[in-house]
Amino acid sequence: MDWIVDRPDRSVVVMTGAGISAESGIQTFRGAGGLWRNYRIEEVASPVAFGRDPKLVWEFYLMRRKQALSCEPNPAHFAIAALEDWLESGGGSFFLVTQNVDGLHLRAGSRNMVEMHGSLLFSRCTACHQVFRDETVYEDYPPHHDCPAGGILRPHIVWFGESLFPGDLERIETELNRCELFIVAGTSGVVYPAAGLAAHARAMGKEVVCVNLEPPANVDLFDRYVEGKAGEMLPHILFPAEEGTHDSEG
Ligand code: BV8
Repeated sequence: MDWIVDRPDRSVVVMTGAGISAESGIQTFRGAGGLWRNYRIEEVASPVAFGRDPKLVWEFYLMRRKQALSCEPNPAHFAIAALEDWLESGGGSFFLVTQNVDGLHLRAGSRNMVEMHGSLLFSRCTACHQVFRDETVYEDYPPHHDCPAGGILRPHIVWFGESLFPGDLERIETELNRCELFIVAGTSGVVYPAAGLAAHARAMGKEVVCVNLEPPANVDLFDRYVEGKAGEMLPHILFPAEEGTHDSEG
């Protein structure tokens, strides 16, 4: 078997996109039936959109918060969490960067990771800037924060035109600089700075592998491209642990 990760002492960074959560029932963005088919990005995922129509933006994100809370991690999430355990116990290292905001990697047990575009399960006050876990599917929105300034809440999400959260890009680049192997799974490779990481890794001489349902925009960048559904493939090709140890919960 031509495993993606062949030894437990390797240093690996994995980056995921919406394709990893597709088999959990969470819509992707750009594929058939994707989210952006129903909403134009500019209308719901930018600070300008939020300033112009916070109610519409909250409607979009509350629908997704509700969807994320009702879905379960799939075998792809569990395989990635099991890879982390295998490497950590085998003398290797692991770091996960996800573009996803659904929280499923954390629920599957991933630990050393960053949600680079934020999380549907957190809100932020636009006045006092407090960030807190928030799983409320508000009936009345935009919701207000009970702080002295009484600011309205916003989703703790990185919108288009917004920079990543302070320190996140540096942390990602540090982990990428020190790894040997960079695996990119379930992303169309069109959103920056995430989409630029594969080129960055390649320029540093890292081995770069892509796992996707179809060739992403930047497929030529990769040393190896594995085509198929992540939830069906990753439990069997990611690393040589005994069958079944990483395609179910726990
Ligand atoms: C920024 C909000 C600095 C959360 C999102 C160059 C450099 C820097 C910036 C830019 C640049 N060029 C352009 C920009 C601006 C912009 C950008 O990249 N625009 C794109 C559209 C060209 N980037 C930014 O604004 C970023 N900010 O760089 O700050 C700055 C500041 C000011 C001005 C300029 C720069 C912020 C980017 C974050 C934006 N927020 N969403 C939310 O609502 O979710 S991005 C959005 O797209 C999602 O977060 C998502 O994660 C992300 C990427 O999408 P994918 O995950 O790849 O999903 P997609 O549906 O596209 O693809 C799924 C793939 O899975 C498909 O290939 C499919 O085939 C595959 N698949 C499906 N099923 C399966 C599967 N694979 C395996 N198994 C399956 N079962």
